[in-house]
Amino acid sequence: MTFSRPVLKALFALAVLGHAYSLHAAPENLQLRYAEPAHRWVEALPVGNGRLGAMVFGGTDSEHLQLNESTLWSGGPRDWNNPQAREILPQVRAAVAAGRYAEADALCRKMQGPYNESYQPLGDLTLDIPNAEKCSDYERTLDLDRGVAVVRYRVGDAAFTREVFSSRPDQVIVMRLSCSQPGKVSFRASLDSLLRHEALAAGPDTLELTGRCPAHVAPSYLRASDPIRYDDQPGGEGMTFDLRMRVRLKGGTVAWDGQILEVAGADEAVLLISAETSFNGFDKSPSREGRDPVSAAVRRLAFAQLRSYADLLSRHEEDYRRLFGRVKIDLGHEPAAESLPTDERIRRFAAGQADPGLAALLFQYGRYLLIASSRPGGQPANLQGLWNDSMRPPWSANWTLNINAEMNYWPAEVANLAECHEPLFDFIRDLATNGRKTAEVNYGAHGWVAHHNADIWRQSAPVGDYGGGSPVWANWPMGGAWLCRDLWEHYAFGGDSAFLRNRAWPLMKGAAEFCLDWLVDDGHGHLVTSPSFSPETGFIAPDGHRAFTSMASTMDMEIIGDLFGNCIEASRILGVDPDFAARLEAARAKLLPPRIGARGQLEEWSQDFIEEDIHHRHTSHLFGVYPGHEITPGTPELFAAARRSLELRGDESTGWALGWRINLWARFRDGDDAYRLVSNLLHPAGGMDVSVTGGSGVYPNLFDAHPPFQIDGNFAFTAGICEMLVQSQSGTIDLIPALPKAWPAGSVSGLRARGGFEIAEMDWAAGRVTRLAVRSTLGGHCTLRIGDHTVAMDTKPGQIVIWDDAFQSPDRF
Ligand code: FUC
Repeated sequence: MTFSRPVLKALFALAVLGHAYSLHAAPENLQLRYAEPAHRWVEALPVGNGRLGAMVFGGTDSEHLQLNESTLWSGGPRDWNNPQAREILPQVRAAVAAGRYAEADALCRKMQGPYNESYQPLGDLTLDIPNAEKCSDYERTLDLDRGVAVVRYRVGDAAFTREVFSSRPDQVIVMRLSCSQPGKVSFRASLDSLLRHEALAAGPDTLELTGRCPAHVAPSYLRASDPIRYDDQPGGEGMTFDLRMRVRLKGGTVAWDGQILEVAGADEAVLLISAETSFNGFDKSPSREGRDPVSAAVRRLAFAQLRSYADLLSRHEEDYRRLFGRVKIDLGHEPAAESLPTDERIRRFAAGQADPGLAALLFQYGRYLLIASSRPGGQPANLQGLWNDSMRPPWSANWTLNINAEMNYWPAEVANLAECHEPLFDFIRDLATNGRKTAEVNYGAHGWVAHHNADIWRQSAPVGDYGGGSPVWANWPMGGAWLCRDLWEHYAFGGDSAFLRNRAWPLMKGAAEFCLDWLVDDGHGHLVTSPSFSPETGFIAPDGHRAFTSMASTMDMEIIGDLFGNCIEASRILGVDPDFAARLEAARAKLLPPRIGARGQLEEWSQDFIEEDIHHRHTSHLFGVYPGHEITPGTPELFAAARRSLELRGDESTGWALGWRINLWARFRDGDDAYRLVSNLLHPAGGMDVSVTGGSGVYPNLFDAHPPFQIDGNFAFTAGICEMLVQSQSGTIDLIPALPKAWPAGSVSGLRARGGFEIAEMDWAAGRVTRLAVRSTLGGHCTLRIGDHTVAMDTKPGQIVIWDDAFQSPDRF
């Protein structure tokens, strides 16, 4: 129903400008907590400042910090474009048009370029701690409220405490070791690295490790005879880096012994860790045109050294809390569970015991991880965010664009971390620079293109080493078009028209230009893509053989329709390029529309092919439901067909795929289905072996398992919870659209909605909203919807509109 005028008046009576509102929610339990040190990497706790990361193991006889720096990659810029692709393209199109799909697959391989490079692990700090006696009262925590990892234990009467954080303002990792009794802090510290390096004590209180990356590291999935290659020629390729640690003591002594610093009898020790690389931009050789990492690392350390520990900590906490503190959530509490260690909570929840606080913790953990791995001016969160201990990490820990990199940023706007979205925008800008050349050289097309795999050098061409990659992922050319949706969403949520004009529009327009050139007429009046893929799954061709390459996959059409729609809107808002917008309008009207197949499902390809794997992890054809919004309750037949497709895909999959399914079920407005997927995701993960069929879940440290660890599942989970509580894709702010029975009462504050709105406060009980405050940052028209009720109003910038618990009782009015 729509509220009548008097009702609206009553609502406005409660509207207060700048009203001070309060939260009723119980305090959040924001700690990951463990009763034992980490034995495995996925038990260690991550800290990060967007650039410098550490996995903290928290041992009592030894401490281990596995360290990362986000720009440390193998290789350097090179030419990956393939002029032959331009000649092959018409042949592929002819094969597809004639239904010779296997031949089209084979031809696509000839359009490929070299494989990507790999994200490299920086090094390890080890402290050997003399500990003759037995420890007791051990506990380690990751405090999401402060962004600090803490280890505590007792040895006899002495209480030891260790705190670790990665400071963005001071660009160092800081660790303090202290004790309740004087003179008890002693350890031997050393640095090491898997990369070629030299380690030395660079003074009485400093360790230094300098090293170099390989010129090439082959992706983990390749069985190569020589997968890690260093270039020892003078001026050869390979990024250099400098890692250094300085120790500062209260009391006690420090001495050096070769590559080891020995601290004895201190009251307290503060360790400052600084690291820099020679990375100097995506288009510069890190060896021949690199920055000097040594002077940069020395400088950072010297500045940090001037500050007291208390100062470093408070500057870190202030910076971190400014972002993290924006969103609070309460999905209900189970006190018996919340006092348990996190790994036990995961097992208990998987065994069917209620623990709504665990889902809330995982939600906030996703926000924590984005803050820790993606900050303005830096690299976007890669497949593992920032944390990696291997020279050949799974899938190179790169940016894969047919779902994973975009998924990393699903929570950025709605979960109120728009600043953390920034690195992705810079990534898109650089990728577009390279992608313009690829579009021209490989396809003779205007605009810019990106394919499935990208690395720090912003590789824009298909990978596969000239034939080795399956086209179903290597040749997929929609990376640029999909990424542009992030630019648009940033505008849609925040309304920054300077951003839209200066940064987003040129990139969106370039991606659309490529798509215009890429589309071909199918001979029946429709525009289609060819070659085309539904990532990363095949179909059974009419000849009975499995194939991948065809025309106009549903996802292609949805991505292009979404991009064109956003461009048309942007052109209208900015008052620019009306002729171009008209071309897009005309083309959009001719895009092959989505179709319903014989099983009532949304077809995944332009024909009703049988899927090679109906349960495949990718739900690409449902892009139009989420993250897009072409298919909504306003298109009821397609909406029902898309739902059917999701049912057919089933509930078992990789971590990120379960995360996507949560978001999809939320868009289908089905809270209990979404919750079933929440539960599927939140169970103990199996091992660390790569699998695309089983073993997903979460590790003890709540990292999501593909398996192995892949961070996109964490981010999709956070986005999914948002989607269950607030949606705004259709111009209306839809409140608790997909609330499950498991969370009958709760509250949330700080989630954002498109149009510049923020849910300043929302409480619900018995599945109904009982209290609501919406802040309008931009002013403008606001339509709210709860269940069948809608209410519309005009707002002023800065206005907070509040409703009390009568919102849902028409009786009252
Ligand atoms: C895509 C997915 C895989 C994995 C990889 C990093 O290729 O299909 O499942 O997530 O990216």
